[in-house]
Amino acid sequence: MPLTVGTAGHIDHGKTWLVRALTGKDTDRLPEERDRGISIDLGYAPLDLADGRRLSLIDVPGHERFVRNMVAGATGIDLFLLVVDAAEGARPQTHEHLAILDLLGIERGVVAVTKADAVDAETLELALEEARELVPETEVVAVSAKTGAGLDELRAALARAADLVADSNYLSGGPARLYVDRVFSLRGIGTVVTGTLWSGTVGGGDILRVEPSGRAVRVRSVQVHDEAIERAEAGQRVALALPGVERTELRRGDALVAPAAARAGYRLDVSLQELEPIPDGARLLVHHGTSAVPARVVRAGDGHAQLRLARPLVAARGDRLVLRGATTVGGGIVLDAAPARHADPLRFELAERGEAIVHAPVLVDGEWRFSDGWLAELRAGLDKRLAAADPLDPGVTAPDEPWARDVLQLLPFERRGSKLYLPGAAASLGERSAEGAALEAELADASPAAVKVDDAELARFLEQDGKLVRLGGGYAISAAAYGRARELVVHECESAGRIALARFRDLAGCGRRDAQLLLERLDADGVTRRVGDERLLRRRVSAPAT
Ligand SMILES: Nc1nc2c(ncn2[C@@H]2O[C@H](COP(=O)(O)OP(=O)(O)OP(=O)(O)O)[C@@H](O)[C@H]2O)c(=O)[nH]1
Ligand SMILES: [Mg+2]
Repeated sequence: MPLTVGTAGHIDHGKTWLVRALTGKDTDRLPEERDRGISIDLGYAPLDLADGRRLSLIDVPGHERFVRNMVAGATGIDLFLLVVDAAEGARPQTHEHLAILDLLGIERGVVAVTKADAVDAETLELALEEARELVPETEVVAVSAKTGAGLDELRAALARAADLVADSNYLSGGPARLYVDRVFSLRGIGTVVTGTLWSGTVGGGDILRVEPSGRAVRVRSVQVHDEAIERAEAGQRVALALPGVERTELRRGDALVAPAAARAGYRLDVSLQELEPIPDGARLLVHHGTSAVPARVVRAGDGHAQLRLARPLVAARGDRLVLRGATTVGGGIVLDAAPARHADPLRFELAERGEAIVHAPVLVDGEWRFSDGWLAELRAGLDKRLAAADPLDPGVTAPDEPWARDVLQLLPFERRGSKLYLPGAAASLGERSAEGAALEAELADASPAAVKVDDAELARFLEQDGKLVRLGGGYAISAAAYGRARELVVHECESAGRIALARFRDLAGCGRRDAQLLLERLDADGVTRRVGDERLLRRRVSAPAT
């Protein structure tokens, strides 16, 4: 599971220098950032850990005017790196960033008390102590970007924090959903967007829809950490090449979603987390994904609200968001991303308990609605059955519920007729082809005698493959020997009218048991029928056998 670390901390406290010391990359690349010596926009760098793991690092600005960019960066991270200046200690944006991380549910991380080179031992100890109190249950490391002191300890602490992150933050099963954080053009490639994939997977050739504009785009290629990959998975930071799209047609805050995903909506029902009281009718900025949208808060009973958005957003139940006025005043967890306009408190209570929430598909305005969890369950169930499917025909019957057509195209299975297969799956003996070849050789050797086959599944496969014919009692005979036996029987019956067991045994040159089993199989195949001790041809095959 690839993890993303986001910095946090007050302006000038040393985030960007620390990122540069850790990764070798200066993320302050805008001319204005260089001139003013502050970060304005998000910066990105890969961070290699001692154990070979690679984390994605996002550097955020500390200036209070750019908290909006900080939140856009922080919505896609798994771990925080809170940076505190050893001389200054915690300052306003140290606290605000911490509150934002908390509202976004980002619990794990490391605190770096930096610029340790610039203070005496006693000041450093006080700063470390303050940091431990500020962020309990989190490792605090003293570092200096200037001298490099403490950097190895910091990397080790980040590795330990990464170990603690549950990898269930993102849902691989849902429809693809990515929030754009950068758009740029590369010569020879065209427009490229980057962002964190919140759910689903994305691969070259996929068609996605830009929300809220509704424009369809085709993904030419996918990169993770500057390396081309076939499919990116939920939780990864990805770069998508989008040929034929103008740079200006996309911007930070846009969402790229699977074609069948719900459209962006103007309302969100949320469960509120208030840092300070949020009155009914309050006008705030809703930070969700990489966008910030003005909204009016319509309170609906205790702890709930409907957010009426000035611009539509793509969201899903369970998403976290941050509410800001002049500063961060609270946040919310999405209960319903496509609610009715009526903010009925009872509906919120039901939604909170999950009762009124759509789980299995329901048709709303011509579109199937269902929960990500439901889709994940469906996929897991099909995956499990496919894993157990007969290698001879490694498919499973596709669900044929009314939603099947729309829903199944969200899943990476191949449909052939009424069945689903893993892409490219073909009937095979797989690792057992050597066993199959050995059995065929054994049957050819034994011909015209039958052979007892212990592996019924192998026998069934080879029979369907036309290599052998199964007889009773676990015996099998080569397909060629069965064909000859059949010809003998048909020929004899046509000339003599009937055939007895002893006569057949003599003609076929096999033992009595095999002769008996062969005749029974011919009966079962409708070639002959038994009358007393003899066989007669069934009328419908009395014409020359084919
Ligand atoms: N002595 C010393 N100075 C440092 C160290 N790290 C950063 N500084 C100083 O602090 C200034 C600000 O550092 P940055 O890394 O740009 O701070 P920032 O947290 O990224 O600032 P914003 O992104 O604007 O919030 C630098 O220009 C350096 O002068 C350090 O380890 N030791
Ligand atoms: Mg900076």
